Amino acid sequence: MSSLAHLIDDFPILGREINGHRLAYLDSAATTQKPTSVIKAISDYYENTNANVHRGAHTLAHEATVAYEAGRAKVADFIGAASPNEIVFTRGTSAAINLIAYGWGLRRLTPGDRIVITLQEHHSNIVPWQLIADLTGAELAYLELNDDYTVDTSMLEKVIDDRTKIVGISGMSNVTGAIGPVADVTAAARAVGAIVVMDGAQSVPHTSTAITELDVDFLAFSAHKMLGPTGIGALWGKPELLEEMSPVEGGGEMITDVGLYESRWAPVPHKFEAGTPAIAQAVGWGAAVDYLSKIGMDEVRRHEVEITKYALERMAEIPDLTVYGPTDLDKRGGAVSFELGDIHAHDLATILDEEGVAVRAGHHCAKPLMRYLEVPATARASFYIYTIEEDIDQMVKALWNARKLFGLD
Ligand code: 7TS
Repeated sequence: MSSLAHLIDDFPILGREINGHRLAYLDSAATTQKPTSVIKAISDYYENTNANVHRGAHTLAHEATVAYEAGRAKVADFIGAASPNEIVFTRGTSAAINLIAYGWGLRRLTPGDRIVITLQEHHSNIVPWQLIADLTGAELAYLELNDDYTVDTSMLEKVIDDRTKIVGISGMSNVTGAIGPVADVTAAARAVGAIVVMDGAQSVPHTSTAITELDVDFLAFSAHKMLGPTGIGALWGKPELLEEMSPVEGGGEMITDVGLYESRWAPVPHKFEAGTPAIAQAVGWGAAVDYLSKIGMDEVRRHEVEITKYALERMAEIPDLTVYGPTDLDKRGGAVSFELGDIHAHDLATILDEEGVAVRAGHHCAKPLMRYLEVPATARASFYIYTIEEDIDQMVKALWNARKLFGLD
């Protein structure tokens, strides 16, 4: 039994029954469950502090502003940022990458420039670049994958050529679990003066992030994949890049002055946060960061390796089951995509749900990767700190039952 098993009691939803079975929640790559401390921080905020931020001189407005900015400081600390001002709150990873695309890319790319991304990217790190390529005349190029599903770095210098202005790479794939070669890609981007945009949606929640060591230019991540609420995420950026970047949304809160025909922007990060922000969510995210920091991200990673090892071993016992992802635990996190014979992934997920097992089925917002793998869809089990061997056992038992049901025996 894992040393983190005691945490389960902190997650009220894990006490639920689904279709008469204990819930085995194996969909944490989509969103994680929330501990009581996060739920309570949000309800405490609404019960005691709620007001709008950065305006009004009354006590609640002041307290709400302090609480919101404390959330920002905790998130900054969590990734080792030098200052809370390097954290722009967004709706999530997707919004953060769109902000870079439109705030930085749109103004700097010209016809013939290149944007390089990898075949393991989530649509969030593909589609914004397609939109910007279309608007600017830049072209999109891809780094492909090795046989073990990791990103192939042998072609780095060829693909990241001197026309390249932006390189996008995910820290961890939400489909294969493969850890992205961020250091190698960053070195190649540096050599041609390109900026590096890291999609940390899966890596920040699962591994320790030291932003100064990574040396990327931008990092995007979401609260809801690391025990926090939905509706908030962050864009971390190098201060000089955030400074030169244009706001994409105009409105309240993001200006110092508004004239009839032009305006002056508030300092970073506020110039990117038009309108009333997600205040309770920032408070909840701060509580999530506190919770994870207490465990320690090295321990979070250690647990993930252990539970993934167990899952891969147990799944290997099942005939006709194919896993799409690295077998080397050093090269992967806890998202395990698989197929069972010719059972459609959606049918498989439905059968597992009947036994209380929550897995995701589909293309996982990574269609280019699916085409590369030559599968229309996969089922995916994904883990977090509260995942225990019993969850895996329950899934494995349900998979054997699915084999019987579909006549695979
Ligand atoms: N990048 C990666 C690698 C992701 O896994 C996700 C979400 C995103 C970006 C987008 O994050 P968002 O918070 O803006 O939605 N991944 C998934 C998933 O695997 N299943 O549901 C959402």
